Amino acid sequence: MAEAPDLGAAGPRTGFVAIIGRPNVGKSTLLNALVGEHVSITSRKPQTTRVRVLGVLTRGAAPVTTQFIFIDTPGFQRRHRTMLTRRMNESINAALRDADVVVMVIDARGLTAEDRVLLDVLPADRGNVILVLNKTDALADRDQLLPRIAEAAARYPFAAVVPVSAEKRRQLSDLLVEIERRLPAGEPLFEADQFTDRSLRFLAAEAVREKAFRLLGDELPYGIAVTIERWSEDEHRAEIVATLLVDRDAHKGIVIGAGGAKLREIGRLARLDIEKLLGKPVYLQTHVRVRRGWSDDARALAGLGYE
Ligand SMILES: Nc1nc2c(ncn2[C@@H]2O[C@H](COP(=O)(O)OP(=O)(O)OP(=O)(O)O)[C@@H](O)[C@H]2O)c(=O)[nH]1
Ligand SMILES: [Mg+2]
Repeated sequence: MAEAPDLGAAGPRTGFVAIIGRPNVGKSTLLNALVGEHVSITSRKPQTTRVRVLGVLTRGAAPVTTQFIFIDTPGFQRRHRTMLTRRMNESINAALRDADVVVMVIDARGLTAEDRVLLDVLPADRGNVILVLNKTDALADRDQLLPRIAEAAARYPFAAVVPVSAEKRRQLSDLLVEIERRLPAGEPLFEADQFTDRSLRFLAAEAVREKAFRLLGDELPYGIAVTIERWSEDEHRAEIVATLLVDRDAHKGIVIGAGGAKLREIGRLARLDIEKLLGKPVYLQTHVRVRRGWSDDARALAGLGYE
């Protein structure tokens, strides 16, 4: 394993930390746990994250602060091939280019073929790649970790290996220590209280998409995108109109549900999250509209922020 650089004298450190891995290993859950805010949406279905999202954690008091700028990426995958999934894989490459440290996440219960492909395409001279074995809470026996670490380490020269549970927030401080010692010296790029680069509008649209992902059946969510049509707010309340775009006529009714029940529940849960985000009551209206083929349409993708 490579030695961590000794950065010596105390001073501010700031760096980009890319979180990569196959779909569903818990990258977004890990980012949210590290930052302490619900920055990136999560679900038990693969391919939840579509664009890179920054989550910022600033620790220490000025002038000796450390700013971790985490880049959550879509899960690297080769199965579904649309323009959207190509853009998703491209955004992983961009994150790798920008990152000072890379956190590669696998499931502690074992490596899959997709993990192995990703390990094989990661440049071996990349340096500063930390292996995280997530979901240790789901392991029957911690001894199972050792053969998995051995297999991954035989495939890639990791700088460090840290088993964690993002969900139960276990061993996250060990991970932060390993990351921090590899961050370059530098002044913070974000204000200490800023936790993402994304707008409130984007976070609100994602809150709606998260609930749709969680409440709808297995195939449906991949054809769904969310746009914010209207946003008005004063100091006491906000009024937001969100539209769920589906790519097939048949899906519209499923999203709405019997008597509108499904859409109402998506809206109710999303509203609770958005109220937390804005710190005031929110009146959220939701609509469903059919837009065929949006996931293969460059203009539609750009308009939805998937660039
Ligand atoms: N048991 C357990 N489950 C976890 C843990 N971390 C994440 N999960 C679950 O794993 C599922 C996927 O989590 P996400 O954070 O959405 O995974 P992701 O890697 O961001 O997935 P994509 O965005 O689709 O690539 C969710 O159901 C999480 O609740 C963990 O530490 N333990
Ligand atoms: Mg994700």
